[in-house]
Amino acid sequence: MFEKVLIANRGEIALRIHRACKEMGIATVAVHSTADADAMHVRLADESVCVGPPAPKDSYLNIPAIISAAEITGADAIHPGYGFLSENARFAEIVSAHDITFIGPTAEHIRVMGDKIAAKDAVGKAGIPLVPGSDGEIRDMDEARKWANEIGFPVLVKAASGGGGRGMKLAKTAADLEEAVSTAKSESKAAFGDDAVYLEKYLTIPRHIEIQVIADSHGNVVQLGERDCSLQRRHQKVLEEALSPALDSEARANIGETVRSAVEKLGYLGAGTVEFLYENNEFYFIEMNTRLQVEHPITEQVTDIDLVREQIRVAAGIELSVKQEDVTFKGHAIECRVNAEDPRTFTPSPGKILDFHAPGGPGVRFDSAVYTGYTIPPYYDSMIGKLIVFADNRELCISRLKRSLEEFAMTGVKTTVPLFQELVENEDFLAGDYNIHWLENWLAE
Ligand code: MV4
Repeated sequence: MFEKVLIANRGEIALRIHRACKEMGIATVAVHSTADADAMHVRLADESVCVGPPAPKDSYLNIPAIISAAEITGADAIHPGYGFLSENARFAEIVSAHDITFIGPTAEHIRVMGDKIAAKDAVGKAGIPLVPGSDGEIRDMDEARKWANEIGFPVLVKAASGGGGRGMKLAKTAADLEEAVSTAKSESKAAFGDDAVYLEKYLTIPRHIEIQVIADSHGNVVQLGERDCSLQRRHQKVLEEALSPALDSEARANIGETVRSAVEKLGYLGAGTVEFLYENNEFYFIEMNTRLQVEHPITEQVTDIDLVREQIRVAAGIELSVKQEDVTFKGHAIECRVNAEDPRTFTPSPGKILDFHAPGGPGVRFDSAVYTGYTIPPYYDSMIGKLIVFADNRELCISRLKRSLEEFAMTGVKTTVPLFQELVENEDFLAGDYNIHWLENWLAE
């Protein structure tokens, strides 16, 4: 096992990784920007290294500074968390080249899944159902028209280097196609330096359902069920549930085994998430994330598996502590992403936290790195905590969520808690009757 892990991240996820390390007897190294000298992950880590000024490109994305920090402190592994360098294949390679273990998949798997065309090709061959679409890149307008007519309108033009909603253009009819392809190409070239695009049938009112997997280096792959992440705003998840209120146990077992077996065929290592759109009882693959995700705790709560601990174990060459036949799902879990933002306009609200009380009690987990007197810096994303609640069933979970939201107290900065207090009273939410467009429509009302 590793003796010392460097955590190449900040905020609540840096703390989450620190906690797993300490419980495993592993020493931790925090890295931080000058803006984060007083951050909780820095205070709690055994050692810390300042890696640069506030701008992410100069600190949390500064590969030479992070590698130097690992070498100076003698860390034998690096956990990248989510965001920042977590899905940077070149970073994974550089870490390995310095004889440090990257706690994550191989650089090759990160690279394949980062190219959305290559990802579809790979997972499709492994047996995962795809959104109907072009067979790879669209090279010219003739090809675009040919595929669009075959698939049928509306179609979405997506950037091969995109993902997470970046670089998508909708063509409702044949009249929109040329403009959709050319703008998708030029925007993709500008954003990613790559103008490769592909076409997909546009699914009009799907849910977003994703399946958590983890694989070790001994050929074991387990799937840990799904999360329903349909409640999003501008491609940012707002509230997630495990399991999905939309699936019965038969549908769950079927897609779960399809994904497990595909991930085994791909020879994948580490934690990953296979994302689907779900419409009319059918699953359609969109992307695979090769990292730990923000919403991983709801899966931890319904499976009783510590995903970060398992990530560290498999990176160290140890077998997963659980076999597929031992995985069972218990109860229901919901995560609310608490952001320091105006709850109506979503304008970021950085600043000093004057008073703070975190919710607690049975079935409540608040993953956060903030404290009374902490100043939320303006340079990073506005998520300041994740309220995770779990109970024997969805109804009890929502009751518990309501009382947890009442317990939450923070002054000095605005938070999105009032938004959740309204959401948990909504009939459609209570019925689990929502899709990827529901939240934005509700907010517009
Ligand atoms: C789609 C789609 C409809 N049809 N693909 C947006 C983010 C990226 N991960 C994929 N996205 C979508 N792909 C097809 N063929 C609709 C979306 C989409 C979406 C997906 C998940 C959650 C929220 C969303 C909001 C708008 C559009």
